Amino acid sequence: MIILEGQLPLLFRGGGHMSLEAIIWDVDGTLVDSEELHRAAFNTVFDEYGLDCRWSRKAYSKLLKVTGGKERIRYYAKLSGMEKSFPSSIEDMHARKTEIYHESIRLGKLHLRNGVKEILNRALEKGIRLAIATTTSMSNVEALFSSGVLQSEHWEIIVSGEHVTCKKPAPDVYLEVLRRLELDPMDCIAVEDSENGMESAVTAGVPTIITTNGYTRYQEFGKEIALVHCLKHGLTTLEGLKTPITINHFEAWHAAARHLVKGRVHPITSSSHS
Ligand code: XBP
Ligand code: MG
Repeated sequence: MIILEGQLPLLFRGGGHMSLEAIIWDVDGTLVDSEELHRAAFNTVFDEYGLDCRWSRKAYSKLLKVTGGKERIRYYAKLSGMEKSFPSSIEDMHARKTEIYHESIRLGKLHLRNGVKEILNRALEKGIRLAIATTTSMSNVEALFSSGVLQSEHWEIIVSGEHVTCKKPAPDVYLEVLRRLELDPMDCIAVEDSENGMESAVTAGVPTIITTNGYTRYQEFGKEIALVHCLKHGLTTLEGLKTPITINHFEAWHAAARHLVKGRVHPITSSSHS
């Protein structure tokens, strides 16, 4: 769980429920390790448009700082000085990228990240509500439903990039999820994989768990953070935790987040993970 010091006044609202009412999940990089598929789809569309550019893993990890596919393409076109070679309608190009991405999901190339399925199922059994706050488009979330990666009936609220004015790191998606859930941010926990996602959730006042992946492993996440390295069974956290992450951890971290003392967060240690 992470809570940035600068955001604590926002977080410490009091009120609401004592128990964990909802978990708000990011999609790309969190529920599914999808960025390699996004990258491949961008590269395929560049080929189709006859553009002499290819995003390497290294380049893409930097480009991920720009959230949203259209925004990322525009940023790159400008940065590379290739603006004139790119089509006038980045929207059309991005729509084609989305089709390519859907096709790879249909081919079964995406799966839930390890540990996620168990947490989702246990949360539902306990009556904890599930929501999605994502930068990507609704159609990409729907592609995960139709391919069976996610089950649509599990998700009460879904807010995606096109539903809000400002994408992550702005708090808009989270604020919209909270509005629709009719919950206080402190009743929820967010799960994110990136600095941008974390900033979005924390600015909305939601205590946030970070689960990194190959692209976000080296991001900073701030100093005051207890970083959960990965939901994957048996992987360690920064505190050396070697147990699988379960819904019990989520509930314990949520309880700890409600007990902020003197503007600081209780450090998350192995003992809080029981
Ligand atoms: C994920 C993204 C997305 C995908 C591409 O951000 O930035 O833009 O990389 O998706 P987050 P689209 O996980 O923080 O929501 O091409 O559909 O925009
Ligand atoms: Mg993400």
